[in-house]
Amino acid sequence: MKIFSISDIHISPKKENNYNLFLKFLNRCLIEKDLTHLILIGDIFEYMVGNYTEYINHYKNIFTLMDQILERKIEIIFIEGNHDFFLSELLEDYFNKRIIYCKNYYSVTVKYKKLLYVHGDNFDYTDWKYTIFKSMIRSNCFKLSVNNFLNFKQVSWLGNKLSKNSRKIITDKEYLLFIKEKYKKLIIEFNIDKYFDVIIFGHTHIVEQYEDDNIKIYNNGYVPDSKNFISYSDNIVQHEKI
Ligand SMILES: [Mn+2]
Repeated sequence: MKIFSISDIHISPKKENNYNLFLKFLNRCLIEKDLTHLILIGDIFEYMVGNYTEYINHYKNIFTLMDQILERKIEIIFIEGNHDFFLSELLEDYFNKRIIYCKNYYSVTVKYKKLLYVHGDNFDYTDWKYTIFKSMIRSNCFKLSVNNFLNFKQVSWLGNKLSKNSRKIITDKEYLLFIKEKYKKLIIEFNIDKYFDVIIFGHTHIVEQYEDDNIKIYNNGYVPDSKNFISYSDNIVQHEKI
């Protein structure tokens, strides 16, 4: 069993570089020997929310490549991020229910090792403002409005507003280190009963590679900068270059 995973590419029609990186990664998946799973861990897209077929037209090459990967009997798992959600109908219809869609996380056991794949924005329970914001934006009521009462243009406008707000560019090294340590602590605390052996997450845009006797914690960072994805096989987790 060999698993490739990736998060935080933030593809948008304006960012050709990010789009091309993802195409390159998908092509790699297509030719990788023995690949069994491809796991998308959220924020693959800068903004993709709601059941709009316009997204498929915007990203035709991506959808075609994903279809070819599925044809090769590789499982594709899509986990929602905070920039790409409410997509179950769109993806399940397009891929004819062959894709595994997860609202929160995906977990799999490989040779007695328990792996957890999760976007990661839920780890920080101390950020109560975000928790309240998220529960509003991800409610069924909001989903109903997105899919039924708003049109594609209105949803795109709203999405741009929201993603601009969450796109603070942070370069302060000390602050980045603080966030990195904070998430590592939160994840170790979350896994206090040692239920998982490997936790792979995204969201922070900070590369992580932590291993102790109980847990391996990995994050591929912001892909347009790190150019990383994460591979797992034979109990070895590693960053690989796209
Ligand atoms: Mn995120």
